[in-house]
Amino acid sequence: MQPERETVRARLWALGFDEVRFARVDAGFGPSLREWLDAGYHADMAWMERTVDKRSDPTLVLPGARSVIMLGVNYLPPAEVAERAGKPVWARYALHTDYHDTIKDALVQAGLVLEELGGVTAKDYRYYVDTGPVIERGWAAKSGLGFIGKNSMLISRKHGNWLFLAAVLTTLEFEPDAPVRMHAEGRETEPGLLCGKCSRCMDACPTQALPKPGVVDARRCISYQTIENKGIIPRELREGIGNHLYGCDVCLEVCPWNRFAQAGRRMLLSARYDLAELTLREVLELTPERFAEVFRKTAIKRLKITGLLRNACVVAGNTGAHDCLDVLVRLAGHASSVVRAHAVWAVRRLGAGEQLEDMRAAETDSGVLAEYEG
Ligand code: B12
Ligand code: SF4
Ligand code: SF4
Repeated sequence: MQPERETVRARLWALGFDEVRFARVDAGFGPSLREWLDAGYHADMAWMERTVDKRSDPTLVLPGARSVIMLGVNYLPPAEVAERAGKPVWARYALHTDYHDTIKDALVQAGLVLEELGGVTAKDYRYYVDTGPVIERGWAAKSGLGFIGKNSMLISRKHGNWLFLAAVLTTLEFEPDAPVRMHAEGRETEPGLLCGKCSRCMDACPTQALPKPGVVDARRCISYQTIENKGIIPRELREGIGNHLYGCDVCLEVCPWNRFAQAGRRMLLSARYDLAELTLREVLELTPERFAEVFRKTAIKRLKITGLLRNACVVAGNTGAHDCLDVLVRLAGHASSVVRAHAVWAVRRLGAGEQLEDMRAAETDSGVLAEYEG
């Protein structure tokens, strides 16, 4: 049985999603994804390369897929949470319990709605939030949830840049929603068409990670370097990272399309705004036990303590955190070579390299001394 589109929309909205839009599964985004991969812009995210066929064609993910239901969740925290002078900066999305889990719980319910109203079974739909082989922004643009900006974000006229996306592929056929009206028909996934002459995001990116409108070079992107990269952060990018401890929102926050956005009000996400209160010293002093306790159920726990300490060392070096010098010197002897390398960099950047002299002999054999030099 074919459920009525507006009934499904209302039922999914009632689960807590801020946006519920429908698109027909047709041509994918193969060529632009291929171009991106061929340019090496995916850095070491080899899983992007491995899943290119599925990402380009949703019927390889769900045989017989006819429609995709695109869901949006507004995660914008209240303004005072973003304005935290003197504290390290977290990407806004991270200031919640892990959205993969909270949104997934709602997606399970969404599947049950399709079963109830559409008479289908679990083999007739698949849902994903972030981690599935689906080009979520492309389908969101097709569904009219928003348009793609020069920063490559899916931008909603109502929520600006601040939406998580989730996708439900289904064999059910729904009448598609209209895409946002563009200057020309059929160009709804082309980046930057509604940006006009604006290029604020490209100009503001601290590490010049936007080489062309709508294209991110992950190798240069702070979000990639502080979240996905688990090893050494290239030295030439560290200064540009500034005080970004985890992720980066710069190309989102400068966008004028945020002017109508309001803090998320629905209850799908649980706020962890307390994280924004942590001082740099508190982060640098984290023990494995304290890390597990503070970041329980957040997306940050996947970075592990070594990744967070590494980032904190970079922030300390960039922000002249002389009051943290004693902790940095201690971290220069940390068990992880990644933490050691960035701690030494930070100590040197603070002009206190002589405090490391005692450690040099011990480090000679570690294989990371080369990283310290220069
Ligand atoms: C890999 C990845 C990253 C990588 C690469 C980012 C990128 N721009 O590709 C890194 C780690 C850098 C990253 C960073 C961030 N990410 Co991310 N990421 C993803 C992931 C898993 C895949 C994206 C992907 O396929 N990239 C490859 C490029 C080619 O695809 P794309 O930009 O999405 O797709 C476009 C092109 O194909 C383009 N296109 C179509 N036709 C044409 C034609 C031409 C000529 C060109 C040039 C392009 C083009 O349109 C497609 C749709 O946008 C998605 C989840 C998912 N499954 O989709 C989340 C996702 C895109 N990320 C998300 C978020 C929130 C972020 C961050 C804001 C996190 C942060 N604060 O630190 C930053 C933002 C950086 C940025 N400006 O994009 C959200 C975005 C939500 C939204 N409203 O857009 C997503 C959708 C996750 C989610 N479920 O909510 N991310
Ligand atoms: S997330 Fe930050 S580093 Fe990445 S493209 Fe946007 S502004 Fe540049
Ligand atoms: S900042 Fe300007 S160019 Fe960038 S996405 Fe927003 S409107 Fe487009």
